[in-house]
Amino acid sequence: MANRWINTLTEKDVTPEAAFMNRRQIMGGALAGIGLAGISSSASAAPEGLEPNTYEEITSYNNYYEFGTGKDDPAKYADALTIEPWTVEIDGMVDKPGAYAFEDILKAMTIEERLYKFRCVEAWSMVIPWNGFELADLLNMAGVQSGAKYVAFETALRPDEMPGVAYPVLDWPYVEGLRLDEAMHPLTIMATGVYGKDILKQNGAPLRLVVPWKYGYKSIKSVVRITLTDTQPPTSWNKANAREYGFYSNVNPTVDHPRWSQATERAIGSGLFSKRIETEMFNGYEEDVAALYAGMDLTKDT
Ligand SMILES: Nc1nc2c(c(=O)[nH]1)N[C@H]1C(S)=C(S)[C@@H](COP(=O)(O)O)O[C@H]1N2
Ligand SMILES: [Mo]
Repeated sequence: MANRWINTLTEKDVTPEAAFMNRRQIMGGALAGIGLAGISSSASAAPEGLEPNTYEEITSYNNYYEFGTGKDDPAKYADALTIEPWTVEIDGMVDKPGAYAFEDILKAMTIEERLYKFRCVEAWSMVIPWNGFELADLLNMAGVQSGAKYVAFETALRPDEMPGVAYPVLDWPYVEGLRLDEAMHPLTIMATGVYGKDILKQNGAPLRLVVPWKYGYKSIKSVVRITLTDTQPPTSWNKANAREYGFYSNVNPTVDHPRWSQATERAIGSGLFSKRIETEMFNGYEEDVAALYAGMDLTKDT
């Protein structure tokens, strides 16, 4: 896990103590004073000074189409979402299917801080200090059966609370999916917080997926169902436009969206201004995840 977006220690920062810290602790320390030192090292490096986005930026510029398609709609309307009580149905090819209460999930999981870069397919990005747990831990709790190959996710569908679902922008409920090995990857988390506070509704309360090497739409919000299956599940944006949005949706600067370039992105905020920066393969997580796609042609399996 040498990626600069999660383990931001530079060589000179790595003390003997740090060498004994496990990965979780190092990542947890990313925000606590270690900061983003060393981000300007590689050739296609992001500009110096790229910092975690502010809480205000992260919670006011959102995509959550159930509450409207404007970037400020989720912050305006998502408050109507009832998140207590919340249960997550875990079903399909698992040993212990059932409705898991959110509080019980929280009790069983280890909450960590993960400073991740987040890249939307619309070519903007942020750097977000999530709190959450590894999806693998939740799946292991439910007991994944040997034939399972994919994980399907579903967002709550509450017409009374979600003004956006009155419009057929997408085929509601919002659904997403991962291959099982992607779902079990240690970078894949269920986020329950931002900057150490409970995640706000506009960001997908009470828990949402975060897959940092994929375009943002894979990171499905307000999850109510997780299904283990042996067939590739349908995904909302692929259903809406298969030519523009594939199942994998890995961040890839060499494969343009049919209507715009993916070579660069607008880093929201970044101090005083939004900056245009180079987009990196797998959003900078290539070292960690490239092996998942060995032998695949990522210009075709998009
Ligand atoms: N249920 C649901 N999940 C969703 C979306 C959505 O519209 N509905 N938008 C996706 C898109 S396109 C992006 S970029 C991210 C945005 O997450 P953020 O608002 O927390 O930055 O959420 C993703 N998850
Ligand atoms: Mo997005």
